[in-house]
Amino acid sequence: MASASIPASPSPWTTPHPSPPPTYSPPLSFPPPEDLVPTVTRLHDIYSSVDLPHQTSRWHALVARFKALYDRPMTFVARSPGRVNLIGEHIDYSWFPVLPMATVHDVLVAVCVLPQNDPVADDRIILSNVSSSKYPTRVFNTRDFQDPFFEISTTGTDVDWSAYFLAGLKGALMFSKLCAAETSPLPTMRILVDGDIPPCAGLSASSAFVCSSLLAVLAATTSSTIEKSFLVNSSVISERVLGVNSGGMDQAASVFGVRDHALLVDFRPLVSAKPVRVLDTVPPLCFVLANSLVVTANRAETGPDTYNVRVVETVLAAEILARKYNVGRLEIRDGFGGTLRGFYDRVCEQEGWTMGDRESEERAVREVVRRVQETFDRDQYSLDEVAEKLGQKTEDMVRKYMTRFPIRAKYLNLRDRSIHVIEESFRVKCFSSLLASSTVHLRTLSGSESRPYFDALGALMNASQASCANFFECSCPEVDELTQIARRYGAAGSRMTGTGWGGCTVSLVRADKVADVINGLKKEYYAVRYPGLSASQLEEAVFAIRPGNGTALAKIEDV
Ligand code: NG1
Repeated sequence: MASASIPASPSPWTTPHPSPPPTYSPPLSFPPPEDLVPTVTRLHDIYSSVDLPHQTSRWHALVARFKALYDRPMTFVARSPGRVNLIGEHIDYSWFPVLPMATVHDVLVAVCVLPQNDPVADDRIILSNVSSSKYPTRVFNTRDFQDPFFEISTTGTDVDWSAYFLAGLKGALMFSKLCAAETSPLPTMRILVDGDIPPCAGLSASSAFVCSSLLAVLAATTSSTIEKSFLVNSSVISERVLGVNSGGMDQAASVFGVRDHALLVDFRPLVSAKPVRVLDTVPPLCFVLANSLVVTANRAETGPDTYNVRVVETVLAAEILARKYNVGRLEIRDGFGGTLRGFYDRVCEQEGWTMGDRESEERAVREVVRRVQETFDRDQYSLDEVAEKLGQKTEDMVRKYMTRFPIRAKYLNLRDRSIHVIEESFRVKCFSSLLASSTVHLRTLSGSESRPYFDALGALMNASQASCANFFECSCPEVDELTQIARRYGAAGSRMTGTGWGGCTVSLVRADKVADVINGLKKEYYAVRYPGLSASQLEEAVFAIRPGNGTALAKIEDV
């Protein structure tokens, strides 16, 4: 008999913060299997044949290390991948759809749950990490937890690696109340973590870690199956204890990932992801990732100057626009404020525009951008000026919008941020419909046919990069340089991916140009800026990447 599933609530985006305890009501019907986090038994269910040899030895090493460390076999592995965002940057927290893909790189949380009658059962959770040899400069001390309600330290850059596990653990404890009848108290657990997502590179290593930890604890404490949307929502909320005001893209990409597919992730009315096949073309379409090695530092430290400011700028812009154009109250995201998507949709409704085709979308984008420019006639406004436009006292505005996730900004740029968000959302629509286009789907593109297709996709990525650099100001000189080099060596398009201010670029490259682009980047970027890198460090900094499968619970029989 199928067991009950943990339902897809709560939504991190529509409930006030902190979220009220959700109440459990049994689902009326069982969700279709594709909506559930899968349990897999073969490595082939996770990785493609290209990655299998390497992954098989990695998993063998994990199994052996686990046994050596704990003198017990592992019970299961919770596995979550990182993500690369192809297009749609910094628009998830404005509720616009984005187009990421899951990576083959992942975080593995291997767990042994010890039964009460095991001689070493002691109600402790011991957490170790195998990655210490791979990242010798990082400290992964083994942690031993007796009490699960510990504090998570997020001060400055000093976030202990175990904080990500604890965030997932806390989330699991909070949300497993949803199925209280089936939840047991925390059992004795021995845990070994292995991650191969380059850290601090904007590939969502931290979201993958929180997500796999949450899944691991849920799997250890309940027999219920878990809905993907539940895992996404609860991971988003869990990561907030680390000071991250997340948009939700990373967790969605990690959980919903499908091999060989990008994901059109939407957040309204509920979080969902539509897989969009990355077409088989001749020559094949590839993505090259290049790490600028400029660290996208700890969010708790830099967020008040970067990410948090952008969240506040876009929310305030939406609220002011809604007020000025009298579109009614916007739906509140995350107990915080309205969104630019809310404003955009209201304008379309008011004008009676039925959307769906490119022309109508383009007209709507032009009109909304016109209203943005009419409302904000310059790029900088002081906090007093913004409050005046909002019709609030400055101190009220600061209390409402700038304290939960603190910001350090005297001036806000509401105009350029909004233009970026609105136009970027249109680029996502164009890019995903090009990928999904039924005419090209019917036949494999070959030779000269694929050229305009590559060029069209590449042009959208290049425009996205220009907008991130100029309007959203979330790129940096090193990232700009990487994109320029990649294009010079044959990439059809190249852009930053992830939060920015450092991190990685993703380039769209025909397969026959991949070696040129990678060699060009090595020669003109890494050899110049980082001449001391070893061959293996270089392999880790710049490589071709394919879309991988999403989060899974693995009970592998073939390792
Ligand atoms: P990364 O690169 O993982 O920090 C962040 C946000 C995303 C999204 C992107 C920008 C988190 C955990 N992730 O990504 O939701 O807003 O920036 O597109 O906050």
